[in-house]
Amino acid sequence: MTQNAVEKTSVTLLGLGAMGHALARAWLAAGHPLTVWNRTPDRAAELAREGARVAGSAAEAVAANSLVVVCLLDDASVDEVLGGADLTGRDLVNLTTSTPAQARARAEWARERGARYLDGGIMAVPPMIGVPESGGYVFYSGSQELFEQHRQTLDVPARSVHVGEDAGHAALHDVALLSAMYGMFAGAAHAFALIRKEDIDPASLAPLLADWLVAMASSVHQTADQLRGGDYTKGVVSGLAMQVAGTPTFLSTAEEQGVSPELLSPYFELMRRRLAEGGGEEGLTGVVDLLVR
Ligand code: FVH
Repeated sequence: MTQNAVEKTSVTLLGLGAMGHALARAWLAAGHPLTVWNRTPDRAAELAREGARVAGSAAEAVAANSLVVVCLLDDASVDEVLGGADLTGRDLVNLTTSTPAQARARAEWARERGARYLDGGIMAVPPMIGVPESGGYVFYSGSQELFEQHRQTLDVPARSVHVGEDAGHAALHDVALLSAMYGMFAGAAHAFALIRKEDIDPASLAPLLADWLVAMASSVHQTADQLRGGDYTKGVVSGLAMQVAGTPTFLSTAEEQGVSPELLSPYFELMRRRLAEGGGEEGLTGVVDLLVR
């Protein structure tokens, strides 16, 4: 080691699915000593050739290093894998997709077993891991101090973003963003369905659609501003009354094109309800309040 070289933190990683493999490769490439374990041992073979140490059991892997990262299918598999391991003195980082309640319960579960805990939500697909220019990142929540202590190591697979001390907040941010993504996918599916039977190349619609979605995406800043300030008419350009008046055109077009309106109709129904409550001068922010039970 040169005089200025910094020793890289040793990492234990449990779970070598598509995401686990990508994480493992990123840490190995950055020179972090890595111990891995997977339920199906064969999946560790390639990583062993690339320099990972393969533990014989999850408990052995946990015993190997104080920083233990899990990236498993779901919360139930975390129970199964860590059930027999001694977590005393470990720093457990859970990158398994969970609900906020599962993440909070897991934090308490780890505390009872003598471990410190960070929960993570990965905003990337495996090919984006270890590729900073891909824009992928990981939400973390839990102790800020613990996060700062491991930040350098956690930044290796993808940029890390701490979103609060509440262990459930990484999962909540993760699910919030992915929910918005599914809404966008739903809209895009309807758009492609509208042209499906026409002599229009989907590949010619795609760039127009992508540009339009990007242009409209910035409206979330106005939504946030209105939610914070409580004035849902602030800065509104396209009022709800006008937008609701336009909905029959969308439904009739779907009908003409032989397309089911099932993805659009629930949203239009919420718009109509807000209008009936007197929200005609607002934009679409009132829909948020109708959703909150
Ligand atoms: N892949 C993706 O695009 C997304 C991106 C965003 C984040 N997700 C979440 O990451 C977690 C892991 O996802 P993954 O892609 O690695 O998933 P799989 O390739 O299906 O691997 C699953 C691993 O979990 C192991 N496993 C499953 N059940 C059990 C169990 N009962 N006991 C022990 N291990 C279990 C599985 O082991 P094996 O099948 O190879 O034996 C894999 O290691 C996930 O939360 C995503 O939501 C990924």
